[in-house]
Amino acid sequence: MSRTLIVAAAQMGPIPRSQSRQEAVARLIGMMVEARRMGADLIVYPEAALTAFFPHWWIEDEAELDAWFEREMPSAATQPLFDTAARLGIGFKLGYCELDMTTGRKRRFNTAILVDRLGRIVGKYRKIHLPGTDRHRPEHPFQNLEKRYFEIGDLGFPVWETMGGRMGMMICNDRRWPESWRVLGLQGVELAMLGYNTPVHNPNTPETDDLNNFHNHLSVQAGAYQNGTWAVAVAKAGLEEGVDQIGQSCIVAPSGEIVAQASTLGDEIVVARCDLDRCAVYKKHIFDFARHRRPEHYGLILERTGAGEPLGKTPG
Ligand code: CDV
Repeated sequence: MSRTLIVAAAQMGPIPRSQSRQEAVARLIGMMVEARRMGADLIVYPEAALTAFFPHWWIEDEAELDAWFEREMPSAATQPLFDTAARLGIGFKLGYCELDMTTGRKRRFNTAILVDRLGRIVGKYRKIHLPGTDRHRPEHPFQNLEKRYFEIGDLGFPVWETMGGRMGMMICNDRRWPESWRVLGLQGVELAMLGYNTPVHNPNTPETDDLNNFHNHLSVQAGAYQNGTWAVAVAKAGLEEGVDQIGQSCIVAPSGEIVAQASTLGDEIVVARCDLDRCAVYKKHIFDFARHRRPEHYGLILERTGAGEPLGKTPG
């Protein structure tokens, strides 16, 4: 039986601050219909795909902050996306900002869900590597305040068996950390999905601005190859409320090669035929974890968070 999925990366251009959830969802539905017409079985949307990326702004008012979050999923505003997916028979991965009250305490997360071809939520992931700061930096042209607005995700990096393969998710900054990929890899992931809002300018390190597109692809291509998995990385790109964000959304094969890439900074769909069986050549040979990994020598990965003293001893 073929395990080929046609996967769509649904890059979005900016979402203006004034754009309603209903308008954003209408854009997502438009792309879903187009992707299905292109044969897609699964469509991957960016991080925080329902609103402007508000962590770029300092917000003090609690009610104003809460207004950027979803209290339920699906909601009245997002139900049409689920209905369209079920009608067309297409799965989707959606990033959004979640306000959770299930523990009796208000918790805010940067979240992604995976929805199958019947419109059922089959997986949820909450962002673990939150970039930026929780402190106000008014001297910067924009900020990243995810450490202020979100809690660290509490769901780990699960992999789900759905839609004929093993699927995992991460969100934006997670892609830069090999640990995220390896935890998915250790569950045999075959398709890793992620969305990103990555500014062109780094206020703290402007000397790396030129490298942002390179570092995006470097991270995703390395993560895919080293874990023998397909990867789909999808931007919210372009000039959003004064912040320029990179595009170059891509679909990467288990070989690490980019097989499809967006070429604009707006709403754009690219698709690729992803034969999940192509993962096996990497998983069974060069990255046969069971034969080649040496976790007895990786202890520092769990013992240390930050770098510490070198362990080298002069022999003799
Ligand atoms: N949304 C993000 O996680 N953005 C970060 C930026 C702030 C460095 C990223 O890793 O792309």
